[in-house]
Amino acid sequence: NKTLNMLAVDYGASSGRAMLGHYDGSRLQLREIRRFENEPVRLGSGLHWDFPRLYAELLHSIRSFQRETGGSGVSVAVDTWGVDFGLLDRNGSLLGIPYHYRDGRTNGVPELAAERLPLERLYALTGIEIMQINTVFQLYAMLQRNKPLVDLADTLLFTPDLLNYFLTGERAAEYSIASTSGLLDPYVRDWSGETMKALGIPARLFPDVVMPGNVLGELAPSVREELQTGRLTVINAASHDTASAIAVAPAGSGPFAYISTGTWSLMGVERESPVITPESGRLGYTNEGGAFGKTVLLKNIMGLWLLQECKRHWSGEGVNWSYAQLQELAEREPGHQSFVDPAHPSFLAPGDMPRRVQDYCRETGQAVPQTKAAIVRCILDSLALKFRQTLEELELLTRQSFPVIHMVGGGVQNELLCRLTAEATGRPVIAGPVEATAIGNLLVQASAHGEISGLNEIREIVGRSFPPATYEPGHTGNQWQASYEKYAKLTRTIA
Ligand code: ADP
Ligand code: LRH
Repeated sequence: NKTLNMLAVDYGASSGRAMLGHYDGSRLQLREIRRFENEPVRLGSGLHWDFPRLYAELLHSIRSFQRETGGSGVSVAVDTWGVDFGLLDRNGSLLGIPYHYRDGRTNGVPELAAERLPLERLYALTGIEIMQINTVFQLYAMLQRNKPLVDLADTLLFTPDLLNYFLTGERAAEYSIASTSGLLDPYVRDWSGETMKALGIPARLFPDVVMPGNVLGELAPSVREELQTGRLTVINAASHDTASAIAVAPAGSGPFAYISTGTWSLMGVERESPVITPESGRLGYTNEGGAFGKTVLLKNIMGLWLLQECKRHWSGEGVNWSYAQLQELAEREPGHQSFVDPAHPSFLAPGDMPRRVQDYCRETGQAVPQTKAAIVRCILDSLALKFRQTLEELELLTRQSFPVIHMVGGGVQNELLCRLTAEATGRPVIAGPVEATAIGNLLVQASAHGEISGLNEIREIVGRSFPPATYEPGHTGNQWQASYEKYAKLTRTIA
């Protein structure tokens, strides 16, 4: 076995990090060499990502990586959140500043698109939950309001593919990120011509689909010159952060459900093939591309975003509490008081989240949480209940039982959430690693180098390198059952 030094640059919706991974043939060691905030910017045109800054962070990360490894690094791969993209013109210039999926220009757009392609048909073609943030609806909104820009465009590249393009000059659509678009046929794993035709989305925009583990190319000479560095191979990992994270849930041999929890909580199960039925569509289940040919069946849950936005709002008022402090305060609250449906559309856009939580409780006739601690507890209890509901739906859809839940991602640091999840679902929660996404990114790179045989070996390596914590469900079942009945009535998606 060769030893490998690799770089993962993982862009989450709230922060990004560059991780140096050292694989010695048995274990992976991880070292954070850079971390940066990812703050959207509101311009006259709407809510955008600060794309040039995000690209600059990638260059800084590569420079640090080369320095730290004395030039012995073998490859870099990027992963990001889903659905967003940039458009390039014929000369490869970026047309406009990429939008943030929380921008309001897609409000009401699914209903508008349905006039040309019924949403049930769109779901049957792509297997992707109908959410207004999906690329397909962002593009449809652009065609209504800003068609000249689309007319000028030669190529659409999703965020990780766009970053890779500026590194290498190569244009490709990596499968896992492309699958979040709502424009991919999940059976043939290629673009859905029927979807594009029905919605008037030009097929010429879409580059060839490549699979996770593809060797995309080398740093372009101009980039090497700018960085004053030698060669470095650029690999397409599973470049959707969720797909990378799920690949490393350090599962044992039996069936399991996963929750990848950062800004969003993605809860689902791994499968060989999609589940696309009227029922899965009605319940809002998505089938995305995973690493090593897997399909990940999941629900996009507007998870810790609610807490993130509360924290941001309170810090705007001068109260700068850390996540650890917020968790401690919520821990001392009684719990089971009032609940929100995290999927409610009023929680999607940035804004005064504490007030929105209170409004939701008031409008649904529940006790209104009055303190910051009570608001945080309400959010965490609600998330745990949402996880229970999702687990029941997954078991219904797949006719399988999932006796354990693997939880990975930044949210695992919220021990209260892990514990509440175990209690609410009645299943043990196996928690960790926190940096699952970067680890998945690195181990897909190692497999591209021929050093790892597949998912089973990845999971063995993760189990050895990053031992998880276990949360047992305990004996609070009756109280959770009562809360669940209340919650299920509020959300009305399951009988
Ligand atoms: P993303 O990749 O979407 O940007 P992360 O995986 O970095 O998200 O996870 C961010 C989330 O992790 C935050 O919303 C927060 O709730 C949680 N978190 C981060 N640090 C801590 C901490 N020290 N204690 C508890 N929760 C934390
Ligand atoms: C999580 C995530 C999720 C969705 C959302 C837009 O970071 O990638 O899977 O695609 O962002």
